[in-house]
Amino acid sequence: MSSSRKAPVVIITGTPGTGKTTHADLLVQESPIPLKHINVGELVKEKGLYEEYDEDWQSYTVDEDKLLDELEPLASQGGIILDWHTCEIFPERWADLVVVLRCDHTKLWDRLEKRAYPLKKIQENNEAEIMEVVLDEARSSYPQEIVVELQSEATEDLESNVARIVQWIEAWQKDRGQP
Ligand code: DAT
Repeated sequence: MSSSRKAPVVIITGTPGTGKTTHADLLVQESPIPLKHINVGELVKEKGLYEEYDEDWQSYTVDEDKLLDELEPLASQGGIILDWHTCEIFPERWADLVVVLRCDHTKLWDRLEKRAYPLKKIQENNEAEIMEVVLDEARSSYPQEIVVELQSEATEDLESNVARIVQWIEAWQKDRGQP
C-alpha cells in the first residue's frame, strides 16, 4: 500500500514525555510534503474511542477497533504523523517510517513530574523507558530498516532529529519520482 501513497505515514512513538508531540509539531513546519499531525491520545478523547477512563492511572482504555477504523482512511491516503506512546496496533502496511524517541530516565522523570502524573504512573513510564519497551515493540512490529531510534534530550537533538526525518522524506519523494 505504501507505494500507492503520495505522501508517507510517519509514526513517532516513545514513552510519554520523550518528545513526540514536540517533534511532530516541528516536523509539520519543516516537512517538504504537507503532513497532518495526529495526536492519537487526543483523538481518542475527542472522538470517544475508548472503553473506559481509569481514574487511578488517569488514562483511557482505548477501543482499538474503533481507533483503527477512524485512522484507516487517513493512513491509506498518507501524509500523516501518528504520535502515540505505543505503535504495535498500527498495521505494518501503514508504516513508512517508525521513529522511536528515547530519553535518559532521570530527565524523563522530571518531565513527567511537571505533568502532575500520579507517582505510580511516573514510575511505570520510567521503568518502561529503562526497559526499552516501546523500542522492542517497534522492532518486533515493523521491518528493521524502517525503525529508527533517536535520542530526545536537548533542543539540539530535536533539531537534528527533525532534519534527519526531513532528509528521509526527501529521499522517499525521490524514490517515487516526485519533484
Ligand atoms: P510526548 O509527546 O512524548 O509526551 P512532549 O513532546 O510533550 O512529549 O515533551 C514533553 C516535555 O519535554 C515538553 O515540555 C517538551 C520537552 N522536550 C521533549 N523533547 C525535548 C528535547 N529534545 N529537548 C528539549 N525539551 C524537550
